[in-house]
Parts: sequence; C-alpha cells; structure tokens
Amino acid sequence: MIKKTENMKDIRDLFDILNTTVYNGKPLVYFDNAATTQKPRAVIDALTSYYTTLNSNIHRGAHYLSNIATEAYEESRRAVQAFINAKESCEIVFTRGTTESINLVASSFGKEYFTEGDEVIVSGMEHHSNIVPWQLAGAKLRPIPFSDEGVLDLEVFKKLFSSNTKLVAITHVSNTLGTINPIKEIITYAHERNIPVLVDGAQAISHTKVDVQDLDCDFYCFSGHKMYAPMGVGVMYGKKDILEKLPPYQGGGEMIKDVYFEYSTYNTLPFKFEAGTPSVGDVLGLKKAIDFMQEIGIENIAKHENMLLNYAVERMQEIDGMRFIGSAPNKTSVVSFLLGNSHPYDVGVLLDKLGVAVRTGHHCTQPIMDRYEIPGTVRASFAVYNTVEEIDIMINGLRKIAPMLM
Ligand code: 7TS
Repeated sequence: MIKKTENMKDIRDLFDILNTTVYNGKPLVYFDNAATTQKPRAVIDALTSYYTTLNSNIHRGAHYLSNIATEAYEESRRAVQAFINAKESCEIVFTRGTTESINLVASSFGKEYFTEGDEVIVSGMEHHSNIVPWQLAGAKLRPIPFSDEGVLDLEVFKKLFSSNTKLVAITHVSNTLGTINPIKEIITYAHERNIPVLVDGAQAISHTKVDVQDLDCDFYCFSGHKMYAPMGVGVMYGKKDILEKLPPYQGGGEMIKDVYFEYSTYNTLPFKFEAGTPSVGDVLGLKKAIDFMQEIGIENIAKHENMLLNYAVERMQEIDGMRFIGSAPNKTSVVSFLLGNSHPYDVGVLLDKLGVAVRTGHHCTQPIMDRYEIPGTVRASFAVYNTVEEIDIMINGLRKIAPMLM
C-alpha cells in the first residue's frame, strides 16, 4: 500500500528501474513518459504471478486455472469500468492499445456509416493514430486549427460541420504540446448536431480524472503502457447502444455465437470485439496499475506533475535560445522545446550522454511540425515519480549543451 504522501521517495522505491545508471554511473533521468511510463513492482509482479501460477486460456476452460484466470480478467474489466466511470462493464473492450482501439472504431464505425465524401472532424494536433485509421476507412479529414500557443480555435471548429460530417475524433491531450483540449465543450457542441465523438485519451488517462459519463463521449481510447501498466493492453470504451449497432472488427474465436459455412452470428458485448486469445497477463497488470494510481490519487498525481511542469518551464526560460513549442494555459507535464535553430536530435543525443532520456523528432504528429515549420522538437515529459532534482540535472545539461550548439 502506498501512503498518500508528499514524499516521492516512497513512490520511487516502487520502480527498480529508476535506480539504473547509464554511461559510467550517471543516474538515469527518465523524461520519456509520454512515450511509455515505467511500471511499478506490483505491475511486474502481476505478470510473473500470472505466468507462474495462473497461465491458461480464458472464457473457454472447463478447468480450474481457466476459471480463475477468466474471473481475474473480468475483474480487471470491472476495475477499468470503475476507473473511467463507465455505466456497464460490457462497454469496456480490451485491445492492444490506443492505436488498435482507434482502428477498431474506424473500421467498424466506418463500415457501418461512412459513404463516399463523408468527413471526420479532427484537431490539427492529432497523433498519426487518430489520422491514418480514418483515411484508411475512406473518410476525408477536416482539422481544427490551433494558435501559436497550442490552443484549438473553437470558432473554426463550429464552422467545420457540414452535412457530410459523420464523427468528431479528437485528442484529449496533445502528446507533443501537452495541451488539454476542452473536450466536454466539443462533445456538447457535436451532440447538439447529433454527431458522435471519439476521444483519444492516450495522453490524458495518467494525468487527469476521466469520467466517460460526465464527458458523455461516445468512444474513449487509451493505452495501458502510458499509465504504468504493461505494454500490449489498451482499452476501447464505447457506449453500449452504439457498440451494439457496430459490426465486429476482427473475426475469430470468442467473438462468435454460431459459425456455419454459410454465415456466422456474433457474441454479445464486449466479446464481439475481442477476437482471439487476449493478453491476459497484461490485462491483470492493468488492474494493478489502476490500483497504483488510485492509491496515490489522480489529483495528487496531477498536482505533483504540475509542480514539475511549472518548475521546469521557469528554469528553462533562463537558458539563452530556449524556444518552447506549446504553451497553452491548460497543460499536462509535457515540455516540447528547441534550442535556437539547432536540430532537436542533437540536443537529445547530448542530453542522453548526460543520462537524461527525452524524445526527439515529430512524435508521430507531423502536422504539428508543419504548422510550426520545424523539423521536430525535444520533448521532456514527466510522471509521478519524477523529481525537481532530476529537472535540475536536465537544466544543468541544457546550460552546457546550449553554447555548443548555438
Ligand atoms: N494517441 C496519442 C495522443 C499518443 O500520444 C499515442 C502514442 C497514441 C495515440 C498511440 O498509442 P499506442 O500506445 O497505441 O502506441 N504516443 C507516443 C508518443 O508520444 N511517443 O511515443 C508514443
């Protein structure tokens, strides 16, 4: 059990990997949390425990292990349901991650509703995972522009609706800019026009309280590995009445009721969308990650990360040539930046040599780079276990690096 404490050491102690040293003994400073967070020991133990004591296939066994594994898997589904306040557990579909969740909706929703010339409203700050699946499904994209600070232009958004609009698909939080988008306002506006809304929650789920009933979104997608859970598991939440109308995504075991050579009938929700053997151990790990977050409290996580964000931005401003990319007033703990005109990759490599892990490049958001006319950014993204001392290490590094590159 984690104590609700300001003492972050208690939390760091749950992550063995944070004691790693790199390049001749430099402490690892892990600031690539928007790509994937580290996993607390309880999550890793859940995987080992599953494979050492429970490994079996689920929903099909008439045997002891399978029954227990099935119950544990369904308990994880109920934990996710409670975590995001879904009305029913059958609205929680396990996938491999956000990418698969969005592809699932694009494929099924697209098959059911898209015809030639139909449009999906997205934002200009989408991850490629919330762009390409809609193109593959045959839709035309209408992006909402955003300001230099990284704030969506809601007046333009309202003008993008047309008789061809079939869906709004929008990121809750930008992985590159950190902007928290006003999705409730967007959902309300779209619903007034009878247009459903999918929210890409990949970067929101570990930083803000998500209540799908309060948001009233039609779909909410996220990845376990960005919220302290294992890789290989994600969630597609969908409102029951909509999911019931959609055709299956993949065909195979578990998603069927009866199969004949002439035709097949499909299982009830959520199994209709869970073809094949799922990643049971990872799903059990996801429950442990939810427990971890709930024991600290999402408000406490957000408070700590906000403190880190404000401290980092304040200190980074002191560095000559610092250019922030994305400074929306409502942000999560993501800092994208450039040093003068130097290439982000060069900054990333030099920071890495000092033990600081950041991401560089376009972060799978090429349209954002085009918007700012830059090749990419350096991105530092903080999680609950990061500290002010680690930010100081990055700042001292940037002070050394800046004169070398400019
Ligand atoms: N949507 C957003 C907003 C994301 O940030 C990501 C991954 C995805 C979708 C896809 O998630 P996946 O788990 O299916 O891969 N973003 C990042 C990133 O910023 N750095 O690495 C992966």
